Amino acid sequence: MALELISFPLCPYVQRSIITLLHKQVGFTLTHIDLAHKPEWFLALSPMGKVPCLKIDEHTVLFESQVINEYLDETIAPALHPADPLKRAQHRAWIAFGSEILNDQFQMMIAQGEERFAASSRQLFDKLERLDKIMGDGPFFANEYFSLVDAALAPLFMRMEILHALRPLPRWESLGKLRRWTASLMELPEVAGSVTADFPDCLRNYISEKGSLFLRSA
Ligand SMILES: N[C@@H](CCC(=O)N[C@@H](CS)C(=O)NCC(=O)O)C(=O)O
Repeated sequence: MALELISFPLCPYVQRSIITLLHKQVGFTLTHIDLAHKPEWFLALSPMGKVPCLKIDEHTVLFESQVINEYLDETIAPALHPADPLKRAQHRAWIAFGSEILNDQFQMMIAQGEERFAASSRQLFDKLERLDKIMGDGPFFANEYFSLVDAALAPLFMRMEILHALRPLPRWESLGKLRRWTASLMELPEVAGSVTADFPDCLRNYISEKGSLFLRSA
């Protein structure tokens, strides 16, 4: 049975696994569900009711994007985690940090009031600045090679560029190393091909439907 990834088209965590699957050139099917109306079969499969879920066979399912990516990495070449245990642990730590940043980004996108918007933007950019400081010469996180950190953070950076186009974000503009890293990632076919061509419009519509301050005060 081919691998099946259960998805919601706008989910950055699903996108992490799509990028990894595309990078490793593994055949898989993508099944989209509506998170507002989760199907019964999905609720039976997914212990936390969240995407991504990777169906390995009729009876076996993995959940949690990082766990899915590590499983793919351990079973399908090329390895995208460093061989050295300490370096691997550091990569895992920055991926966890990336998940925190994704949460801040989401909170900023959907914030309805000034206070929530200001707080989530501050948290988002404080963390991005921290990441910018530790970033090396690139083009990728581990410099010359593409790693699971890149797969985990590319969805965040893709959204930053879309958000910046919708509403100028001066603090993003100032993060030179992250923006160069972003440009390197966006050129990769596995990153560009991890979303549909209308993804920027879909994201904009999603934010607009939420009635969030991000677009109202742009
Ligand atoms: N920690 C999870 C986060 C996954 C997650 O939050 N997915 C969201 C969509 S982006 C979801 O399925 N939400 C459904 C819900 O909360 O009801 C991972 O890395 O896979």
